[in-house]
Amino acid sequence: MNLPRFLRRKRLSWKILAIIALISTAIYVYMNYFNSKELRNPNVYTKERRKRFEDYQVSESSRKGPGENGEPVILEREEKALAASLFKKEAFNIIASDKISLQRSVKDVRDSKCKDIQYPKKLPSASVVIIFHNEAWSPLLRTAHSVVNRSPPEYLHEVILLDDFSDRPELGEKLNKYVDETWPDGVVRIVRTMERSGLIRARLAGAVAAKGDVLIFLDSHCEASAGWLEPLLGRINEDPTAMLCPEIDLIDKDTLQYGGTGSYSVGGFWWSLHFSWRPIPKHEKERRKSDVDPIRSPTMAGGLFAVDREFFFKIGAYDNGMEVWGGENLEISFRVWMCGGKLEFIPCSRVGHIFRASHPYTFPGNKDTHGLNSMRLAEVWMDEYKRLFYSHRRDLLGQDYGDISERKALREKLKCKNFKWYLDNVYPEKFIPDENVHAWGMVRNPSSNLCLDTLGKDEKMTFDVGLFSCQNGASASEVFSLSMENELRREEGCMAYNGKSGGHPHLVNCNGAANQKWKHDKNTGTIIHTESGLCLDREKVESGGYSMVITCVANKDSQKWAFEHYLDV
Ligand code: UD2
Ligand code: MN
Repeated sequence: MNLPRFLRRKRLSWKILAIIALISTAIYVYMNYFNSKELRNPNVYTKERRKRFEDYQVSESSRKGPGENGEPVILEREEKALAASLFKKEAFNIIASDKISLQRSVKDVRDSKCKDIQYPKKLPSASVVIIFHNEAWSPLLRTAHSVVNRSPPEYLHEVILLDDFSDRPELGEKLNKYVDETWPDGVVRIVRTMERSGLIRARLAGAVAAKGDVLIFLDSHCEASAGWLEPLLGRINEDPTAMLCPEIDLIDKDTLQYGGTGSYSVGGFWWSLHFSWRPIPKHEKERRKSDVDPIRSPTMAGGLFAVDREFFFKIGAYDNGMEVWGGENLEISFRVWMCGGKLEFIPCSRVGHIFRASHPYTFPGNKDTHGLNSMRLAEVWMDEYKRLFYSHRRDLLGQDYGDISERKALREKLKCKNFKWYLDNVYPEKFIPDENVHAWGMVRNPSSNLCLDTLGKDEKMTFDVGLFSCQNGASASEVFSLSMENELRREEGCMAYNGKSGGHPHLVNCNGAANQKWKHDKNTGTIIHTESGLCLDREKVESGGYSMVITCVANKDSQKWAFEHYLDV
């Protein structure tokens, strides 16, 4: 073609420009669509959803009505009486809950530093699974609304309301209709089990139905608060083997007040395999650089957590032989640590939960599901340490906990570490009553055959330490240890003494204080309270009474004690 020179050059530069544009588009597409894991599962959402989300954020601070901003609802007269009469059925104040908007605002209780954290724009998408069996209408839907209202649509793949075979009439057709009308784009959907599955199999059904990259499980009486989602997704994006719990805020069962937890805690357990909250241990405080860094935790409470969906299934999801309620939280906690993952609490993600007074649902067959589920987990995961569980639950010995061969095979296949590794590395502060102590077991006064005994009191309370006829190992309430720190202790409670001769020693939380130290002489049998120099005595006490601390008298029978087992001489 015979074009003037300047035009020909322009053509060329267009071509170059077009080629550059093409190459950069290809690189962009490659980086974003093929090379980044979040687009394993691109999230689709409508413009309407984005607008609704933005509108809610704008309107949240000006909402008016009962319970808004997470304020308490105080009932009067008839309503108060009605709430009290329904408390037995619901185990929380349903009348107060019904008065509060399903979309109420809650205050932002996060540490102010949380707002400065930048998360990548592209994050994996979440499926939020809310399991329920006969949950009351208002807490259930408030949970769903709080999730949709406070989760940026680009990260929220779906909310699954997983109905575990409820039979409350309003949870049938009426719920279908409400969900269809409220979320016409289908972001919230209902999945129903065909029989009562219990919360463990219900969560499994939810996990199977979910399509998002990350599974987030919630109980059906929660409220997700501002910015709850991004910190969870951000951390899983960094490390898909991290299983994460939001900080659980308390929603008061009587007033529905949304309260901050104040100080952060981590999860522990009792050897009876009940869950406990504990302060963050010193080694973990030292490891973390900031107050808003993830907090490693030995265990989780169970109900609220986020996990990469693939990782969840890879490490064995849940034990589907567990029934109704209990035990699965410790099982998944031990397993995630022992099989190559980690468990963390995320301070910047805050979700409220109504801690109810009891279970507002039946336990089919009246089974002790916590006990049986715990047996399964002890048998599969705890190796020789299961002895400490059974010492609290002798009643379970010989009971049928079903087939655990698949779970044992899983542990083999994943080449998980053993329970001793878990105790040493994940929970080094856990007290083991019969290891690394001077002595343990019954603390017996031979002349009376009376033993130190909690008399069935709960170690979480402070109480005077009693004496009871020795049960020869049949009762966990007679197990005491003489620790390397010279405490006379149980799992968390230490025997302390204040005051003059003649009072009762009491059990309080161990804190290393001087009034919690005792010295035992195996030869003379004395147990001397070091701070006061007084002796432990059973003088004139009958079985069922309280032990005494009085002036020491040499060779006095009522001041002689023998531990059941001595580990060092
Ligand atoms: C805690 C956990 C809970 C669970 C349990 C141990 C928190 C805040 N909660 O007890 O999630 O891990 O410890 O097992 O950590 N449900 C069913 N089917 C049933 C029974 C219950 O779907 O057969 C639902 C129920 O409606 C609720 C959830 O499971 O949404 C948990 O039950 P819960 O609230 O009674 O348990 P909670 O909070 O006392
Ligand atoms: Mn709950």
